[in-house]
Amino acid sequence: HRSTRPNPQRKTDIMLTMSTSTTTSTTAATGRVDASRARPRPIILDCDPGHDDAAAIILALGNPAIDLLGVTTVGGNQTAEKITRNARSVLRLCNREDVPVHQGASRPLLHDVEVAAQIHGESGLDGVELPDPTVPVAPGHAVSFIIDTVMAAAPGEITLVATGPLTNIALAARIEPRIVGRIAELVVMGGGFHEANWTPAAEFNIWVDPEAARIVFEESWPITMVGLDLTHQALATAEAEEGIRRIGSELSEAFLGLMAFFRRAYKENQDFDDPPVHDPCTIAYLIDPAIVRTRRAPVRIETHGQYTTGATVVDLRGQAPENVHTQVATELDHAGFWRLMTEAIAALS
Ligand code: PIR
Ligand code: CA
Repeated sequence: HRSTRPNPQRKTDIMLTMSTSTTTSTTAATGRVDASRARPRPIILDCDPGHDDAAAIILALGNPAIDLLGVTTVGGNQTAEKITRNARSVLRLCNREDVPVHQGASRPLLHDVEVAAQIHGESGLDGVELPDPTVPVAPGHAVSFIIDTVMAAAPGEITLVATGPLTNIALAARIEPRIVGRIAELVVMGGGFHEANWTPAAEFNIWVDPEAARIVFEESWPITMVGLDLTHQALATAEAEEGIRRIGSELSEAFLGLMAFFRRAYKENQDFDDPPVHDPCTIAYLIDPAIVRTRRAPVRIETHGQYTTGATVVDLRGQAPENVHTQVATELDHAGFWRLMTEAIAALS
């Protein structure tokens, strides 16, 4: 059962009422779709907030090219209970508690729960006192919400974005296999072809539930893997933060408070001078593909390596095969990314 509360801020509603005058337009010179005038892209964000997941929620809400239909949660950075509360608090902070939050898997398919408390703190979102959510968790499991939303929409309409372990997405694909052929695209923050962070070979989201990742990557849907090779370029530099500080709102200050904690954690644990803000790179790619360069390549998930469990094995030798359904993100326009992030915070302030 989904909420039918009227929602004046839903971008699709707004666009539908405007659709006689505003439709997708292509510029004559380039033939490219003008994203600012196109209908916003409906997405579901499956996440485990998490400092950078919070940034992904903010970017999705604050950019007119994206219509965030719902947030689904998965245990990852912290327990499912904690990160579900965090998702709701972030929506409150953005004055967008009309967006439903559906709680999902509380543990990986086979492995034990493993959280990233040293990076995200005991709450999962340490560094600021977030407001208590005023809207309850939406009824219905995250996996049901994903399936119902994708099956109710037209084929090719819904885009899935996953910024936590892939447990919910794998379960959804198994429970309702027709979603695989029905989504527009699946954008995953996870893995890396050269970079790793949780073990010498594995990125955290894939490491936590490698079997789920294997299920997801072995399905034929179009997947864009936004891995660490890309997200380690999304550094919250002093210059990037300065642009956000100038906004001077409750939201910008909360964002900077979260970044301050993330910065210390990343310095202590991984000796980064500036923290990489992974998850919103998925949203930036959807808003403006020119900000994230990609390359088509097959991806395999290691589930039982001696040292390499959780590795994403990407075949970058020569030309990709014709029928490959995966691509990997390679290069970020850093200034363009932070411009989007700053504009989104300003728009929600
Ligand atoms: C970030 C994460 C986990 C561990 C570290 N060291 C840093 C979380 C982020 O939320 C992101 O989705 C992904 N997992 C990066 O590995
Ligand atoms: Ca995450």
